[in-house]
Amino acid sequence: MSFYEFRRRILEEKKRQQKQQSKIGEKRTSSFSQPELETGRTKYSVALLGLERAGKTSLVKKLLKQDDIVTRPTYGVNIESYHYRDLNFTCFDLGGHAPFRLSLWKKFIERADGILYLVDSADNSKFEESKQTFWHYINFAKPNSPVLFLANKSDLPNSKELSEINEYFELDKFLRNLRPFNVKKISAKTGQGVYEAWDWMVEILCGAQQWKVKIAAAVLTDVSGNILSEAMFGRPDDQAHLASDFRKLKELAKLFAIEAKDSIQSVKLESLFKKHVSHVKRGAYALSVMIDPIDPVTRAQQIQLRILEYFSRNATITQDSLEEVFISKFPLEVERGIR
Ligand SMILES: Nc1nc2c(ncn2[C@@H]2O[C@H](COP(=O)(O)OP(=O)(O)OP(=O)(O)O)[C@@H](O)[C@H]2O)c(=O)[nH]1
Ligand SMILES: [Mg+2]
Repeated sequence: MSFYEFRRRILEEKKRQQKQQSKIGEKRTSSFSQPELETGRTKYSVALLGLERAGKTSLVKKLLKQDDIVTRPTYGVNIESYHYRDLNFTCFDLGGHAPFRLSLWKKFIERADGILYLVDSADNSKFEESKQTFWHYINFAKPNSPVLFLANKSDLPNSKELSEINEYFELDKFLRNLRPFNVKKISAKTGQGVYEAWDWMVEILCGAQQWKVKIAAAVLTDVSGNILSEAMFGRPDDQAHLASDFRKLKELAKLFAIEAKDSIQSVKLESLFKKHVSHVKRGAYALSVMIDPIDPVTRAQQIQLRILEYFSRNATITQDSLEEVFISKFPLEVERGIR
């Protein structure tokens, strides 16, 4: 069964249970917030931004598999529908020339559920203008909407590396910004990285919005059970109450890491008084998180796997690494109020 099918079935089951509960006048008594489900939503809009010739229209054409068409500068806006998996996306492919930025962009950015910002990574003469444009217009995006920054034209030999783009555009500022953010290298011409990037947007729009999990605390260990990083995300007034659960979480995390030492990947779920603990081990690290029992464990595990993959690529791990990565990559899915 695919992930999407599985999710649809769970949502249907939840809907059915909710209907039944309201019929018999029952009220849920859990003291924890329920995941905010936008059941059945299948339509989303995304705005494609970037200076003229960044490759916005080429990207849309690539997604629509119409990439044999030679693009012309977009005059105003092209509105395209893109059907992907069982979802419909309206793409606002905006003209990047200055008059269109001034007259049109704000209106479409405010309406979009997600933002894709493209930069021609092979033309650094436009970097400064692009940077100013990006930081100016991003302020109009809906709160919490995902932003995907795309370094396009990566097929060209003089295209800049992601690290240089990150530094030039000061994208690390997003680490503390409460919205999902990612930066990826793509080529709208060859298609390299395009679907991986698009999948991230889809996962954030659909996964996070339809099926959120609220992570209260997390512990990262190595395979010998040494704690490398830890984070508690609960609201300040809940944190005292969470402290004993947190101590227990750390013990369970260590035990799990040792237990799963010899497996490449291992997953386990256990109960912890009013919370659940989801453990995932992959490669050299294990990550244990505390969630509400009513929250979707599969979503938590998916997040855990992505974070473990991230750590296996970025070797330096500090005490604060977990907090930083959760806040930058999954801000909607941690309990509010950072330690
Ligand atoms: N080599 C290479 N060329 C690209 C890539 N993406 C776009 N181009 C080329 O860049 C030029 C501009 O592409 P468009 O997609 O029209 O750019 P745009 O961002 O829509 O431009 P405006 O509509 O004027 O804002 C075209 O000649 C494309 O073929 C890419 O990934 N690699
Ligand atoms: Mg265009």
